[in-house]
Amino acid sequence: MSAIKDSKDVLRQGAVRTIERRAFLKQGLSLGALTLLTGCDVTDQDSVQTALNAISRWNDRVQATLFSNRLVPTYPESAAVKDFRSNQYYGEDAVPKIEGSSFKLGLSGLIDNRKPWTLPELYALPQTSQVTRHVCVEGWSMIGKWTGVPFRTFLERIGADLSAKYVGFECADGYYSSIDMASALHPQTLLTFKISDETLAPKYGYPLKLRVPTKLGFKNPKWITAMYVTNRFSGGFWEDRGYNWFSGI
Ligand SMILES: Nc1nc2c(c(=O)[nH]1)N[C@H]1C(S)=C(S)[C@@H](COP(=O)(O)O)O[C@H]1N2
Ligand SMILES: [Mo]
Repeated sequence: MSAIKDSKDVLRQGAVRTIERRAFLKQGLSLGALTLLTGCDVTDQDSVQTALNAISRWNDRVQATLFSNRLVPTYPESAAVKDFRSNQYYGEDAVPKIEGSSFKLGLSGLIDNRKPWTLPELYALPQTSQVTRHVCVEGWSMIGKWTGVPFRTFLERIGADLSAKYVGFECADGYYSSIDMASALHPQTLLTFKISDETLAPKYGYPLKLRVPTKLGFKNPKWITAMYVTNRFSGGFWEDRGYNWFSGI
């Protein structure tokens, strides 16, 4: 375990969650106060991390109470950007090219019917459209129009345990994320097939993108290949690198 010499060292070390760390520094909490508050020795990197992770889980629960039932604003169709920005953790030239005809969405965990779903089967589900704002943590936002099946409808159809805590996603590019069940059941959460009335282009996540307009962009997985329902907390690609897990907007 490495010693922490000063607050700068605290900042430099490891994957302590940025948001909470900043909040502490902004509010002028000294390391001594942090020790008092968390009851852990701040020269012990692991116990600092454990304490801050616990605070982040508490933050997730507060956000769940604040955001879960709220509807985000919707906009007229004319406000939807046609040439939407594409974003992923690597260059656009490397996005997955998924073969639709052989595609199957894998299901696992607390689901009654874990039969994989083909695209024609998914497309046959009732669909709806939404015009909402996508907000990326990197500092840009855009209004877009997405079309797909309300995620709640799909969860009900597969016999998911709706009292479970989390729904997790795995993507063709190695990306992964998970959301709380209340957000999964939120009426504006859609499993989408289209953007701007057109089948998702590869750069937008063909064939499936989960649209969660109540959360930041990184909680909207593209190129979903598998999903699972669970009571065990599982993070996400950016979440495990320090972004707050709930990330409500
Ligand atoms: N599989 C996968 N999904 C992902 C990402 C990614 O890198 N891989 N990036 C996320 C981020 S940070 C954003 S802002 C949105 C961008 O979605 P868009 O390309 O449709 O605008 O996708 C999210 N979903
Ligand atoms: Mo993002």
